[in-house]
Amino acid sequence: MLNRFSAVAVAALAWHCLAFAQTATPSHHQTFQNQPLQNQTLQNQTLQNQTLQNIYGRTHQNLDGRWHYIVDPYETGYYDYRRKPYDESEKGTGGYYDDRQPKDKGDIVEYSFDGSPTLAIPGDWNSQDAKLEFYEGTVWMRQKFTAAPKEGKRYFLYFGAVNYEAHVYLNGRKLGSHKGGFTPFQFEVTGKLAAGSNTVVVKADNKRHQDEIPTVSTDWWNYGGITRDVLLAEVPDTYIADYKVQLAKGDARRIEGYVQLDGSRKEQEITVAIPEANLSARVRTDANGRAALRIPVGKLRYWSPEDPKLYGVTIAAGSDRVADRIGFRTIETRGKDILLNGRSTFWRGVSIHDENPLIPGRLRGAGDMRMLLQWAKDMNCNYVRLAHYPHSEEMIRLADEMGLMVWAEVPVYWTISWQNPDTLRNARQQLTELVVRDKNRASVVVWSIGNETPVSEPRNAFMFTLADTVRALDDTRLVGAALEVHRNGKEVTVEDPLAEKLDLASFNEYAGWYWASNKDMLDFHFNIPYDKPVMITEFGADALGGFHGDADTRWSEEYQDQLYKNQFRMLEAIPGLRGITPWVLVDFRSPRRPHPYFQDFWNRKGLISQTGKRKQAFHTLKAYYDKKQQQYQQYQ
Ligand code: GCB
Repeated sequence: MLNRFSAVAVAALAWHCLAFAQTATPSHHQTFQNQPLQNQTLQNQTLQNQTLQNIYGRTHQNLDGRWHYIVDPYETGYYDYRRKPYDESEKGTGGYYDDRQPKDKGDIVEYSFDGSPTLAIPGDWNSQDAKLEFYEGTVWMRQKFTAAPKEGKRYFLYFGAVNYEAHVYLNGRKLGSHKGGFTPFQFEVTGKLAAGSNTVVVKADNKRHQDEIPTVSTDWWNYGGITRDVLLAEVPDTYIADYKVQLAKGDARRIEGYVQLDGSRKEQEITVAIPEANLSARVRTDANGRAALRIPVGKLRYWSPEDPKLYGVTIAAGSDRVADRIGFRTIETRGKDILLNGRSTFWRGVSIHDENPLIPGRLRGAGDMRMLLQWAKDMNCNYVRLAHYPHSEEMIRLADEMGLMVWAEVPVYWTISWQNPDTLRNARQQLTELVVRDKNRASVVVWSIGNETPVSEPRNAFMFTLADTVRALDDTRLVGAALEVHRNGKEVTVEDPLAEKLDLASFNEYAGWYWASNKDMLDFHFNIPYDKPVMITEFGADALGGFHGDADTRWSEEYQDQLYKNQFRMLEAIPGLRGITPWVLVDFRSPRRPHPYFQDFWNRKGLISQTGKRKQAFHTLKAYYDKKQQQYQQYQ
């Protein structure tokens, strides 16, 4: 697989040159000894940023809409001319976050939010301003809003996602910063909100760096900006900060979880109720505001793709009350089987990026998301791989509702700086933020800790730590990663110590595309040396929608279609095959894909084209899934 992308190296270079402020930055790169990170380092890492559980279920004000923006390739609004951040100076002022107006006609102010154009938020900037299509750097965004803070209430400013590094200011004061483009974060603003007009300014910077997560090299568009909702949440003085209400690991008869309060009255009687299941439990939180839940359950309708039943769950603590809709199901492996609610399943999946081909840029709302998930359902999927980073909370909630199991992933992709403890901390932090947010969603059945990471001692140590981290956070889901294959002659195998730490033998393989072709791929066979369910996390072929040729003509729909047929023959011979997520539901934009005719900066491995048309292989995959569904119904 090593030379897969060499043909596009030139384009990658062009991409660097087009980007404004990218290449010369020394970055935070340091040299580390050629050794895996030690356990000692890991134990001392503190992770932060607990966001409110179920933000959409809380009283909130939405701050989306049109935000004024200033493009700042040299970060003039952040650093003074000696390259010191204004927000670290004694006065803390001087940056664009001051949102200054000239005091009089003699005053100089070299920026103006009021005079600047606006972006629709949530929304990336690359798709909203032609000048910014390839931009990687800093953009400042400002929104004004009116607040009426009440005595005895607490307020949180919540961001669904900002790519990549965000610095946030409220009324000219810094609230803090966050790294990671796909997970939520919040700042408490109690006592900082003005009664009346308020100004929030966000500096977002999407420059890529070797030591970040993801690193410099990916195969997706690096959309910058505030790509998900911005909300101002209001809660009582003592409030339900977090909770987990899920079936215990492998036990369909018991709900296990916790409720976590924050505030001045941490010790309280709380109630957890699921009226439709006749369940109600009263527990007392301890001095830390925590109560463990262990609630025996009687008859329940278990969540499954065939019956995505969600129950109304309410949690009440003093004056706070939060309502959620939660599904209950178990997920386990036994030998090569995956058991959903105790029954063997086959995962009829497809991989999906967080991008709408019909509207440029990232997905913006429930309409976009429902469209993509419905396309997967039209193909008779019961499962989706939400690659290669956390998708939005709304997407996961829709999957809950529509009956699609989810593989959820963090952007630990390709050539991460395995020996840098800060990079590891960052990866663990993003993984934690994902699990914190989505742990109550029945649809999520796999936490994936990465994609195609090349085996080495330092990488193994890093990935083992992520596997341990995620299991410590949540033991009720399977842990996966998209591994790579190796070829010995005509045998295709997986030789990766990380496989031992995972619940699935899950891997990407590009038989027929990056190695072998339709003509000779059937000469190969798989030998997967693990007694675990085999999950093919990717295979695929590029086809330009509407381009036709024979099954040996690259880029044609016929080539892609034949490759899918050949894949099914190869894969069916693997004992323990329990699911596939071909790459990918729909064509998506990527700077790595410059061929002027066939690609035009799109990855064409979609089963659906850039214009929303189904390619031939869509129907072939659907036919395969119809067959698989029948086969597995026999077990039920
Ligand atoms: C892969 C990557 C995916 C790429 C895909 C491709 O192995 O995991 O992100 O987009 O191959 O099209 O090459």
